[in-house]
Amino acid sequence: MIYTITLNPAIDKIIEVDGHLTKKKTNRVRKHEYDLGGKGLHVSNVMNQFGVENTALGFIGERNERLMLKILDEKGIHHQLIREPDKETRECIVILDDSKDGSTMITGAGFEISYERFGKLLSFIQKKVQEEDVVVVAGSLPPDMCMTQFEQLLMQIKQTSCFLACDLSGDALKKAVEVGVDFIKPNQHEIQDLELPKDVPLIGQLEQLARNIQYVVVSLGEKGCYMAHKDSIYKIMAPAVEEVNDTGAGDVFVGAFIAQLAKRAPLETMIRYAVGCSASKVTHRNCTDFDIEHAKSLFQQIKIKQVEVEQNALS
Ligand code: TA6
Repeated sequence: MIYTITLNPAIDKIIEVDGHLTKKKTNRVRKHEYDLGGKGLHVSNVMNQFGVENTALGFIGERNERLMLKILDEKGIHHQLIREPDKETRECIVILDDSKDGSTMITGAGFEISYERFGKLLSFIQKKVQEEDVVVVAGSLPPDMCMTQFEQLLMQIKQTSCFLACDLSGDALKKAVEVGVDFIKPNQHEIQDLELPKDVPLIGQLEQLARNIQYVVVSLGEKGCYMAHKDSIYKIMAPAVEEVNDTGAGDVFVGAFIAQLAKRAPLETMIRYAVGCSASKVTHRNCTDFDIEHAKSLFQQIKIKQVEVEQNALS
Protein backbone atom coordinates (compact mmCIF):
# COMPACT_ATOMS: atom_id res chain seq x y z
CA MET A 1 0.00 0.00 0.00
CA ILE A 2 1.03 3.57 -0.56
CA TYR A 3 0.17 6.20 2.03
CA THR A 4 0.48 9.93 1.61
CA ILE A 5 0.57 12.15 4.68
CA THR A 6 -0.57 15.78 4.51
CA LEU A 7 -0.05 17.33 7.92
CA ASN A 8 -1.27 20.73 6.76
CA PRO A 9 -4.09 20.14 4.24
CA ALA A 10 -5.55 22.93 2.14
CA ILE A 11 -8.32 23.96 -0.16
CA ASP A 12 -6.88 25.79 -3.13
CA LYS A 13 -8.90 28.76 -4.34
CA ILE A 14 -7.94 29.54 -7.90
CA ILE A 15 -8.67 33.14 -8.83
CA GLU A 16 -8.37 34.37 -12.40
CA VAL A 17 -8.03 38.13 -12.81
CA ASP A 18 -8.40 40.27 -15.93
CA GLY A 19 -5.19 41.62 -17.42
CA HIS A 20 -2.04 41.67 -15.33
CA LEU A 21 -2.12 41.44 -11.53
CA THR A 22 -1.06 44.92 -10.41
CA LYS A 23 -0.56 46.62 -7.05
CA LYS A 24 -2.53 49.82 -6.39
CA LYS A 25 -5.12 48.79 -8.99
CA THR A 26 -8.47 47.09 -8.63
CA ASN A 27 -7.79 43.62 -9.99
CA ARG A 28 -11.16 42.31 -11.19
CA VAL A 29 -11.88 38.60 -10.75
CA ARG A 30 -12.91 36.90 -14.01
CA LYS A 31 -13.69 33.58 -12.34
CA HIS A 32 -12.77 31.50 -9.35
CA GLU A 33 -12.95 27.84 -8.42
CA TYR A 34 -11.98 25.53 -5.55
CA ASP A 35 -9.45 22.78 -6.07
CA LEU A 36 -7.70 20.16 -4.01
CA GLY A 37 -4.82 21.59 -1.99
CA GLY A 38 -1.99 20.24 0.09
CA LYS A 39 0.97 18.41 -1.29
CA GLY A 40 0.31 14.88 -0.05
CA LEU A 41 -3.29 15.02 -1.27
CA HIS A 42 -2.04 16.13 -4.69
CA VAL A 43 0.35 13.17 -4.74
CA SER A 44 -2.60 10.85 -3.98
CA ASN A 45 -4.53 12.37 -6.87
CA VAL A 46 -1.63 11.74 -9.26
CA MET A 47 -1.34 8.12 -8.17
CA ASN A 48 -5.06 7.66 -8.78
CA GLN A 49 -4.52 8.74 -12.39
CA PHE A 50 -1.92 5.98 -12.70
CA GLY A 51 -4.31 3.45 -11.16
CA VAL A 52 -2.01 3.01 -8.15
CA GLU A 53 -3.99 2.23 -5.01
CA ASN A 54 -3.24 4.61 -2.15
CA THR A 55 -4.68 6.10 1.01
CA ALA A 56 -4.31 9.74 2.02
CA LEU A 57 -3.61 10.31 5.72
CA GLY A 58 -3.47 13.53 7.69
CA PHE A 59 -6.02 15.89 9.14
CA ILE A 60 -9.15 17.80 8.16
CA GLY A 61 -10.70 20.81 9.89
CA GLU A 62 -14.28 20.27 11.04
CA ARG A 63 -15.57 23.78 10.28
CA ASN A 64 -15.29 23.64 6.48
CA GLU A 65 -15.26 19.86 6.27
CA ARG A 66 -18.16 19.72 3.81
CA LEU A 67 -16.32 21.62 1.10
CA MET A 68 -13.11 19.65 1.63
CA LEU A 69 -14.95 16.31 1.57
CA LYS A 70 -16.74 17.35 -1.62
CA ILE A 71 -13.42 18.14 -3.31
CA LEU A 72 -11.87 14.88 -2.09
CA ASP A 73 -14.90 13.00 -3.35
CA GLU A 74 -14.85 14.67 -6.77
CA LYS A 75 -11.18 13.74 -7.15
CA GLY A 76 -11.84 10.19 -5.94
CA ILE A 77 -9.27 10.44 -3.15
CA HIS A 78 -9.41 7.48 -0.79
CA HIS A 79 -8.58 8.92 2.61
CA GLN A 80 -8.59 8.36 6.32
CA LEU A 81 -8.16 11.95 7.41
CA ILE A 82 -8.49 12.62 11.13
CA ARG A 83 -11.06 15.28 11.97
CA GLU A 84 -9.86 18.15 14.18
CA PRO A 85 -12.95 19.63 15.89
CA ASP A 86 -13.62 23.34 15.70
CA LYS A 87 -10.75 23.94 13.26
CA GLU A 88 -10.81 25.11 9.66
CA THR A 89 -8.80 23.64 6.78
CA ARG A 90 -6.75 26.54 5.36
CA GLU A 91 -7.34 28.15 1.99
CA CYS A 92 -4.42 28.66 -0.34
CA ILE A 93 -5.05 31.36 -2.92
CA VAL A 94 -3.63 30.80 -6.39
CA ILE A 95 -3.88 33.88 -8.63
CA LEU A 96 -3.71 33.56 -12.40
CA ASP A 97 -3.58 36.55 -14.72
CA ASP A 98 -2.99 37.07 -18.44
CA SER A 99 0.78 37.49 -18.13
CA LYS A 100 1.49 33.77 -18.78
CA ASP A 101 4.51 33.86 -16.48
CA GLY A 102 3.30 31.60 -13.70
CA SER A 103 0.85 31.84 -10.85
CA THR A 104 0.99 33.81 -7.59
CA MET A 105 0.39 31.76 -4.50
CA ILE A 106 -0.68 32.96 -1.05
CA THR A 107 -0.85 30.09 1.41
CA GLY A 108 -2.94 30.02 4.59
CA ALA A 109 -1.27 29.06 7.88
CA GLY A 110 -3.45 26.07 8.73
CA PHE A 111 -4.67 24.73 12.06
CA GLU A 112 -2.91 23.28 15.09
CA ILE A 113 -3.12 19.54 15.61
CA SER A 114 -3.97 18.37 19.11
CA TYR A 115 -1.71 15.78 20.80
CA GLU A 116 -4.64 13.41 20.91
CA ARG A 117 -5.19 13.55 17.14
CA PHE A 118 -1.46 13.41 16.41
CA GLY A 119 -1.29 10.28 18.57
CA LYS A 120 -4.06 8.75 16.43
CA LEU A 121 -1.93 9.22 13.31
CA LEU A 122 1.08 7.63 15.01
CA SER A 123 -0.90 4.63 16.13
CA PHE A 124 -2.44 4.20 12.65
CA ILE A 125 1.08 4.05 11.22
CA GLN A 126 2.22 1.63 13.88
CA LYS A 127 -0.72 -0.70 13.23
CA LYS A 128 -1.05 -0.50 9.46
CA VAL A 129 2.19 0.40 7.68
CA GLN A 130 4.24 -2.58 6.54
CA GLU A 131 7.81 -2.96 5.32
CA GLU A 132 6.73 -3.30 1.65
CA ASP A 133 4.69 -0.07 1.79
CA VAL A 134 5.59 3.42 0.65
CA VAL A 135 4.86 6.52 2.74
CA VAL A 136 5.03 10.00 1.23
CA VAL A 137 5.17 12.92 3.68
CA ALA A 138 4.59 16.14 1.80
CA GLY A 139 3.94 19.83 2.39
CA SER A 140 4.38 22.33 5.17
CA LEU A 141 3.88 21.52 8.84
CA PRO A 142 0.90 22.80 10.82
CA PRO A 143 1.55 25.93 12.91
CA ASP A 144 3.22 25.13 16.22
CA MET A 145 4.29 21.62 15.26
CA CYS A 146 7.76 21.41 16.73
CA MET A 147 10.64 19.46 15.28
CA THR A 148 10.57 16.95 18.16
CA GLN A 149 7.01 16.08 17.26
CA PHE A 150 7.81 15.88 13.57
CA GLU A 151 10.81 13.67 14.30
CA GLN A 152 8.52 11.39 16.30
CA LEU A 153 6.39 10.95 13.18
CA LEU A 154 9.37 10.24 10.92
CA MET A 155 10.79 7.75 13.42
CA GLN A 156 7.43 5.99 13.71
CA ILE A 157 7.38 5.59 9.94
CA LYS A 158 11.03 4.52 9.82
CA GLN A 159 10.40 1.84 12.42
CA THR A 160 8.22 0.04 9.88
CA SER A 161 11.21 -0.10 7.44
CA CYS A 162 8.97 1.04 4.57
CA PHE A 163 10.16 3.31 1.73
CA LEU A 164 9.88 6.89 3.05
CA ALA A 165 9.64 9.76 0.56
CA CYS A 166 9.58 13.37 1.74
CA ASP A 167 8.66 16.54 -0.13
CA LEU A 168 9.49 19.14 2.52
CA SER A 169 11.34 22.38 3.01
CA GLY A 170 13.08 24.36 5.77
CA ASP A 171 13.63 22.70 9.14
CA ALA A 172 11.37 19.78 8.25
CA LEU A 173 13.57 18.95 5.25
CA LYS A 174 16.64 19.25 7.45
CA LYS A 175 15.11 16.86 9.96
CA ALA A 176 14.22 14.36 7.22
CA VAL A 177 17.82 14.38 5.96
CA GLU A 178 19.12 14.04 9.51
CA VAL A 179 16.98 10.98 10.35
CA GLY A 180 17.58 9.46 6.92
CA VAL A 181 14.82 8.97 4.35
CA ASP A 182 14.66 7.35 0.89
CA PHE A 183 13.58 10.24 -1.36
CA ILE A 184 13.77 14.03 -1.18
CA LYS A 185 12.94 16.68 -3.79
CA PRO A 186 14.08 20.14 -2.74
CA ASN A 187 14.26 22.86 -5.36
CA GLN A 188 17.44 24.85 -5.88
CA HIS A 189 16.43 27.30 -3.12
CA GLU A 190 15.18 24.71 -0.64
CA ILE A 191 18.45 22.78 -0.82
CA GLN A 192 20.08 25.85 0.78
CA ASP A 193 17.98 25.08 3.89
CA LEU A 194 20.23 22.09 4.44
CA GLU A 195 23.20 24.35 5.12
CA LEU A 196 25.60 22.15 3.21
CA PRO A 197 29.13 23.55 2.85
CA LYS A 198 28.83 26.69 0.67
CA ASP A 199 32.10 26.03 -1.16
CA VAL A 200 30.79 22.69 -2.48
CA PRO A 201 29.03 23.08 -5.86
CA LEU A 202 25.49 21.78 -6.35
CA ILE A 203 26.70 18.53 -7.92
CA GLY A 204 28.94 17.88 -4.94
CA GLN A 205 26.05 18.62 -2.57
CA LEU A 206 23.87 16.12 -4.43
CA GLU A 207 26.59 13.50 -4.24
CA GLN A 208 26.92 14.06 -0.49
CA LEU A 209 23.16 13.71 0.08
CA ALA A 210 22.97 10.61 -2.12
CA ARG A 211 25.38 8.77 0.18
CA ASN A 212 22.47 8.31 2.63
CA ILE A 213 19.37 8.90 0.51
CA GLN A 214 18.39 6.54 -2.34
CA TYR A 215 16.84 9.21 -4.58
CA VAL A 216 17.77 12.88 -4.39
CA VAL A 217 16.05 15.21 -6.85
CA VAL A 218 16.84 18.91 -7.09
CA SER A 219 14.22 20.61 -9.21
CA LEU A 220 15.14 23.56 -11.40
CA GLY A 221 11.64 24.59 -12.56
CA GLU A 222 11.20 24.73 -16.32
CA LYS A 223 14.88 23.86 -16.79
CA GLY A 224 14.31 20.34 -15.45
CA CYS A 225 16.14 18.77 -12.53
CA TYR A 226 19.13 16.86 -11.25
CA MET A 227 18.74 13.40 -9.85
CA ALA A 228 21.23 11.44 -7.80
CA HIS A 229 20.72 7.70 -7.42
CA LYS A 230 23.22 5.08 -6.34
CA ASP A 231 26.60 6.28 -7.63
CA SER A 232 25.25 8.34 -10.52
CA ILE A 233 23.99 11.87 -11.02
CA TYR A 234 21.77 12.79 -13.96
CA LYS A 235 20.89 16.16 -15.46
CA ILE A 236 17.37 16.02 -16.87
CA MET A 237 16.16 18.65 -19.33
CA ALA A 238 12.42 19.31 -19.22
CA PRO A 239 10.41 19.66 -22.44
CA ALA A 240 9.34 23.16 -23.51
CA VAL A 241 5.61 23.72 -22.95
CA GLU A 242 3.33 26.71 -22.76
CA GLU A 243 2.99 27.59 -19.08
CA VAL A 244 -0.48 28.39 -17.74
CA ASN A 245 -0.25 27.48 -14.03
CA ASP A 246 2.91 26.04 -12.45
CA THR A 247 1.31 25.44 -9.01
CA GLY A 248 1.24 21.73 -8.27
CA ALA A 249 3.91 20.79 -10.84
CA GLY A 250 6.25 19.54 -8.09
CA ASP A 251 3.49 17.41 -6.56
CA VAL A 252 2.77 15.84 -9.95
CA PHE A 253 6.48 15.07 -10.30
CA VAL A 254 6.51 13.28 -6.93
CA GLY A 255 3.22 11.45 -7.57
CA ALA A 256 4.26 10.20 -11.01
CA PHE A 257 7.70 9.16 -9.74
CA ILE A 258 6.28 7.22 -6.78
CA ALA A 259 3.58 5.65 -8.99
CA GLN A 260 6.32 4.30 -11.29
CA LEU A 261 8.37 3.21 -8.29
CA ALA A 262 5.33 1.24 -7.09
CA LYS A 263 5.08 -0.36 -10.52
CA ARG A 264 8.80 -1.25 -10.23
CA ALA A 265 9.59 0.63 -13.43
CA PRO A 266 13.23 1.22 -14.43
CA LEU A 267 14.79 4.52 -13.34
CA GLU A 268 14.61 6.03 -16.82
CA THR A 269 10.85 5.37 -17.02
CA MET A 270 10.34 6.86 -13.57
CA ILE A 271 12.17 10.00 -14.64
CA ARG A 272 10.32 10.36 -17.96
CA TYR A 273 6.88 10.03 -16.34
CA ALA A 274 7.77 12.40 -13.50
CA VAL A 275 9.18 15.10 -15.79
CA GLY A 276 6.60 14.59 -18.57
CA CYS A 277 3.57 14.67 -16.25
CA SER A 278 4.93 17.69 -14.42
CA ALA A 279 5.36 19.52 -17.75
CA SER A 280 1.84 18.53 -18.77
CA LYS A 281 0.53 19.91 -15.45
CA VAL A 282 1.83 23.44 -16.08
CA THR A 283 -0.21 23.62 -19.31
CA HIS A 284 -3.43 23.18 -17.26
CA ARG A 285 -5.34 25.94 -15.54
CA ASN A 286 -6.09 24.31 -12.20
CA CYS A 287 -3.55 22.99 -9.66
CA THR A 288 -4.11 19.26 -10.14
CA ASP A 289 -4.80 18.31 -13.77
CA PHE A 290 -2.29 16.73 -16.13
CA ASP A 291 -2.57 14.26 -18.96
CA ILE A 292 -0.59 11.01 -19.08
CA GLU A 293 -0.93 10.75 -22.90
CA HIS A 294 0.35 14.32 -23.24
CA ALA A 295 3.24 13.41 -20.93
CA LYS A 296 4.11 10.42 -23.10
CA SER A 297 4.12 12.60 -26.20
CA LEU A 298 6.79 14.73 -24.47
CA PHE A 299 9.08 11.80 -23.60
CA GLN A 300 11.25 12.31 -26.71
CA GLN A 301 12.03 15.87 -25.69
CA ILE A 302 13.19 14.86 -22.21
CA LYS A 303 16.97 14.61 -22.31
CA ILE A 304 18.71 12.59 -19.59
CA LYS A 305 22.46 13.04 -19.35
CA GLN A 306 24.75 11.41 -16.84
CA VAL A 307 26.91 14.06 -15.16
CA GLU A 308 30.60 13.44 -14.78
CA VAL A 309 31.35 14.16 -11.14
CA GLU A 310 34.70 15.89 -11.00
CA GLN A 311 36.77 15.31 -7.92
CA ASN A 312 36.86 19.04 -7.11
CA ALA A 313 33.04 19.17 -7.08
CA LEU A 314 33.02 16.79 -4.14
CA SER A 315 35.51 18.41 -1.82
O1 TA6 B 1 2.22 22.45 -4.53
C1 TA6 B 1 0.98 23.09 -4.60
C2 TA6 B 1 0.27 22.99 -3.29
O2 TA6 B 1 0.07 21.65 -2.95
C3 TA6 B 1 -1.02 23.78 -3.34
O3 TA6 B 1 -2.06 22.97 -3.66
C4 TA6 B 1 -1.14 24.42 -1.98
O4 TA6 B 1 -2.14 23.95 -1.25
C5 TA6 B 1 0.26 24.38 -1.43
O5 TA6 B 1 1.04 23.57 -2.27
C6 TA6 B 1 0.53 24.04 -0.06
O6 TA6 B 1 1.90 24.13 0.17
P1 TA6 B 1 2.53 23.96 1.59
O7 TA6 B 1 4.00 23.94 1.36
O8 TA6 B 1 2.09 25.15 2.40
O9 TA6 B 1 2.03 22.68 2.15
